[in-house]
Amino acid sequence: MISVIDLRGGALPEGAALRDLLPRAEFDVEAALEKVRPICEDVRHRGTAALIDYAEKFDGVRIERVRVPAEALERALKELDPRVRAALEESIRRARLVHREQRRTDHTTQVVPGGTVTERWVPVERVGLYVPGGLAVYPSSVVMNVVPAQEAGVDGVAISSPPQAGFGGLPHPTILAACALLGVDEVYAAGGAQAIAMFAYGTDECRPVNLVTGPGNIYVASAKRLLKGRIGIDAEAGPTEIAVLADDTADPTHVAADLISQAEHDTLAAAVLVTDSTELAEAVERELKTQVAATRHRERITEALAGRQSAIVLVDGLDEGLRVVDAYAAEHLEIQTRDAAAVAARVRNAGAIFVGPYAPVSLGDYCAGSNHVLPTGGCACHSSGLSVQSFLRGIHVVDYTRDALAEITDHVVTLAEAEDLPAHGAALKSRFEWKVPGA
Ligand code: HSO
Ligand code: ZN
Repeated sequence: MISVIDLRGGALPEGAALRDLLPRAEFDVEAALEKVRPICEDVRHRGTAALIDYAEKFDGVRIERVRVPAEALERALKELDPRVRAALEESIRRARLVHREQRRTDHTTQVVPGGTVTERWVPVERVGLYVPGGLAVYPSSVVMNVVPAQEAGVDGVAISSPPQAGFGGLPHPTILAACALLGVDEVYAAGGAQAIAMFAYGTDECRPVNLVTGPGNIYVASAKRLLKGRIGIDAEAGPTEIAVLADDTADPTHVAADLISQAEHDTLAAAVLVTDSTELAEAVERELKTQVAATRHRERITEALAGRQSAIVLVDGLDEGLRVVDAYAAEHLEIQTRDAAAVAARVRNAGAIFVGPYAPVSLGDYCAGSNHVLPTGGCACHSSGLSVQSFLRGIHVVDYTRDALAEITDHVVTLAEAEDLPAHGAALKSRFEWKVPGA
């Protein structure tokens, strides 16, 4: 069912050519723009009325208002299964431990006596966090979005998640309970592109936000692309991916289980095994067959594993394996080799790295303390996952005394002249009784 790509016996190509040999799903955000543009325009002009219409059209439920009432949040928390509550609380506690330490402190550099530049880290004022609610509902994604925003010091945190027909047009109760647990009381029942437009343009119920984060389907990604600039975005998240770099010491049962775990998300989810061991590859294939048959969501898992985005990639050795995983730049990368920590240290491109047999991706999805909103589609070669940093801006604060400015004026005037922008130089000269230097 899973295809095999044999890259053994010859030099691997470089860069993009190597990437082209590796599997990846088609995720054409551009193509969805045509559908998304009129939806966003409609929300811009008709606000809540448009959101209510789209809830009926796309989510199959007539709602009266988009803002979730406070009582619904309280009720969801009261009715939450105590075991789920305890697990969410532990997930939140661990995520806070990690994210709290990401907070950068302001730093002042003394450039010259009397001249300083301070980098001041300031939280974004208001953010909109999107939590999907399609094939699966992800209260864990509420945690992964809200915790870094709160630890960054963001004041205004709003959450949107699709209205569910089975729950009276409210977002899923576990999502509402997770919001309540985290102390977020501004929650909206809106999904897809229309939710992103609500955040960007605002409505009578929802003030516009400065930044939108969180994963979603192709329409969410497309709306983020369309509205980027008006709002900041974290990433255009695509289907989830797991790559496993394994040698003959890896346990095929674990490798197969981990590949299946991410294939469970979506028929477009990607599961990629990179190995120099044919024995392991064959054993994993056998394991996949037996394990998939026993899973609840075997249909979509089978489709995800059989899709062109998933494969077992055979390589000559560990060095080649590392080149392949770097070219692939997986959202999640597991290292199941000898000296896994040393191998992990050599990886350059991955959203998150999971080291050795006891750090499966599912741990990171829920309770490692790390964030699970990570760059997909190869974006891990230039971007990071969600963190406190995603919700901060570094502002340079420039403070020079008269003497410090006088001392550098000559250079500034020269550079301004070189760019044919003499008024730039004049702005400095006007502060002094300027003499042509050396005259
Ligand atoms: N693996 C997903 C996150 C998730 N898994 C949520 C389970 N629930 C993307 O990192
Ligand atoms: Zn997952």
